[in-house]
Amino acid sequence: MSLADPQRYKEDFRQHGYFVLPSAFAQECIAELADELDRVQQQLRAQSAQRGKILGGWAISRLQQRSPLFADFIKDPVFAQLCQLLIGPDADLFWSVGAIKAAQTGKAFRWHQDSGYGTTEPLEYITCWTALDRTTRENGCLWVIPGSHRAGLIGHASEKESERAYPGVEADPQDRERAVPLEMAPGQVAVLSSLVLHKSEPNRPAGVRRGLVAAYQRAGFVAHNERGLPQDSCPVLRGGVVSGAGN
Ligand SMILES: O=C(O)CCC(=O)C(=O)O
Repeated sequence: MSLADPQRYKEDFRQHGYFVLPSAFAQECIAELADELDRVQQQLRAQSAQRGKILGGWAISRLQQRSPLFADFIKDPVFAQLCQLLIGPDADLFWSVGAIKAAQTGKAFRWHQDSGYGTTEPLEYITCWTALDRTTRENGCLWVIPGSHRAGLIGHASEKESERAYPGVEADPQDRERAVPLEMAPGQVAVLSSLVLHKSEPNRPAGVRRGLVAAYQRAGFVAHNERGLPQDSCPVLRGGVVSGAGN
């Protein structure tokens, strides 16, 4: 797929700090990715049960190291085009996560900026959230505060897991009444600035809500963060050309 109107997306990103692509992946491709995420989750659950722990499994990190399918996914032409448009001809994967919200869990993902997990140089990067299931207000779709990226980095408190929310960081937006839900069909991709405030609510209905999240940064970036570690990163674009498979 090629981006229909790249300059409009670039302008939306600049103004609002996010945009949503209409449909970036074919349904067969999404079904294959969803099956693969389930397989990896089951594998991790089994390993974790052997060690006497039960894995919640809501965030499976380093996707590209867990399966050749995910290694290809994070370098898909859609992401290469988004990197070229919003970062430039030299870009790296910063971190990736399979975001699984199990059915009928009461947990939310608090308001945060992805840069709130730790700063980078350059500060702003992009996070691409690909829907594997239809996302709705009921099952915990993303919510964003348009334009909130323009305030720059705001303070975050470190939060432990609670009855209400997953562990992580929390910001306190002044303008939360402006928040909009990003309800998406499987295959749609939300592209977020690492500075735009976003959250997700609990998944109430009887069906899992899965997404694949891949964050990209300018090649040679420096990270001071708890989220992406150096080993999570890999080259994606060099001189506008996709880096070889397995890099
Ligand atoms: O998948 C979700 O519900 C939230 C994910 C998110 O906000 C993130 O990865 O930064």
